[in-house]
Amino acid sequence: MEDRKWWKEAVIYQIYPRSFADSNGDGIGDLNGITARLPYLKELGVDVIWLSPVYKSPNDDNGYDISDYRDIMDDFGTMEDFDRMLKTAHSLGIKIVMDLVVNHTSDEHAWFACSRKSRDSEKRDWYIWKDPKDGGLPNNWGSFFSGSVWEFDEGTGQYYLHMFSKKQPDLNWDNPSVRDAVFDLMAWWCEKGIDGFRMDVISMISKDPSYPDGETNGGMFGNAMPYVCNGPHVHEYLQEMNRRVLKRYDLLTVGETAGVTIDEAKKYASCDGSELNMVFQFEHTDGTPGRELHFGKWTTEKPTLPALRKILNKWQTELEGAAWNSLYWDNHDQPRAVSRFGNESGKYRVLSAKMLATCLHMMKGTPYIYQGEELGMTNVHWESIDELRDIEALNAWKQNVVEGKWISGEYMMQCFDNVSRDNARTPMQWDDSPNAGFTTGTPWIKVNPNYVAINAKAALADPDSVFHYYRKLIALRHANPIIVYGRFVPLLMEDENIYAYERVLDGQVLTVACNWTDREVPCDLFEEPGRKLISNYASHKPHLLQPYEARVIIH
Ligand code: ISL
Ligand code: CA
Repeated sequence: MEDRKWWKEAVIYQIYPRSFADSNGDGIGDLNGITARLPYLKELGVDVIWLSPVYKSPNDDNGYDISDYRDIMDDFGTMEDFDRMLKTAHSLGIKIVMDLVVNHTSDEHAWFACSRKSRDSEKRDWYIWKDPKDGGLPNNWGSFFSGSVWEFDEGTGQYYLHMFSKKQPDLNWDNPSVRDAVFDLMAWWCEKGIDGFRMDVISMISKDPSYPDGETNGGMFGNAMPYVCNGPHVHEYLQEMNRRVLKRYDLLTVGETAGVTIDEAKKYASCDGSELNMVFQFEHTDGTPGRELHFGKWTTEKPTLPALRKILNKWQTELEGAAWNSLYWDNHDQPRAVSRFGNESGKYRVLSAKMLATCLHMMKGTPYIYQGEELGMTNVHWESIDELRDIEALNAWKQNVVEGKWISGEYMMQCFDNVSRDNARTPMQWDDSPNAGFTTGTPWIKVNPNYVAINAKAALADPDSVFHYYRKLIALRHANPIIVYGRFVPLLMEDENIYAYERVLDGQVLTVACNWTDREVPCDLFEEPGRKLISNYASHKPHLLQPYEARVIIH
């Protein structure tokens, strides 16, 4: 068997603090809210919490714009609240992984204030400043949040680079002082006792120094991805980070790596431990085929099983023995899994949520659960643009509907229903009291009206709930090394309806089959005798899988 590691055997639960639990009635989730709900996570059985950013922030992008890495966001509480949360989590055997957002800072960070002061400021070179080209933008790159990546600074007559909002200037990692400062703040958190880092867009910290124009494909702005992702020095900088900080502690590290390929992942997440433990790849979420025909990420289409399976099987088989996978359907940037890949309608919501969970948790890699996924929470139907909160959606609306007028407001709203990040950010549904028990005040973003039926209280009371199914999947992983370490072998690669595979370890075989449709479909994988590990159906029919049936046997 390969090297055993605790982070390979763990299940991670992502908390988006703003939307998890509000302890003081201001309508915003906070650290004390999380502390109060830790027993719920203990019951679920997760090993680790990944906390989306809780640092001081003006909240242009809900905490992904940090103005002080050593302080807590006012909305979320104080450093004392943080310390208490960490201590309580540790006393329950739950680890805490911090979100490390260091491709950029907030424009309100003291580093940027100093940098922008003058061309010869001591921190000028901490960010990426360029002279105007032919009196205009330095190049044609488009930002992830609409518009150009360049913002002109009147005071000093230069542009600074921001891959995301203009309040998120990109740091210049080529400057050794920047790396020193980042490694210092990481060590500061490690000394506090945190258990790891999820590294935001860490594949983007080394840019192509020639800053060439990107392909426009008929759009207004050029595609910067080839010039900012997996850049010339990214592995050098991560190896330096590893030597100087990571390897001094026992951490879980996961890189969010936009634009990552298999070959790049083998470097970022190499089994030799020289960089990170694992990466998040995006092909099955942001890159599902069909998308490029649409407008950026905005689409009303759903991914198909064959396309999705091809991508995930590739990651499963090609990283074998070389690097470690992370497994996810959902996070705070994605629509809800059951709405996107399953069936959110009444009859099949629970069955399909369990099927998706089985399909993912039996794969090889470390699984991530996003808050509410364990309840089968669904997307929201947005009634009007005023209900949306995410800067990505609001900027896209402004650029495409209000100013550009090339997309109708009606179509854009359908896209928001389908893929907007706010679908993941509606409040956690705790019970059927007003505002789903999330807050006694006015929530910062609308609560999904289906909370009356879909909530944690109801799920805990129902032994057949999605929650208890996740609890069982987590417990199975902890008890069966084959689920963690078994080799992945794809099955039925041409089947239109079924996602099936085996896991193989020391003469044992685990067979997994999931019906992704609402019909009975033929399946002969279970005719050999075996012991049932888990299924979302109590009884089975020969030679077929029932609608959204998932079955796992070991033999
Ligand atoms: O969300 C996306 C598409 O809908 C991605 O392009 C996303 O912006 C990208 O994966 C980077 O995400 C991370 O960095 C952003 C932040 O807004 C996201 O929430 C974070 O996960 C900037 O810090
Ligand atoms: Ca609060």
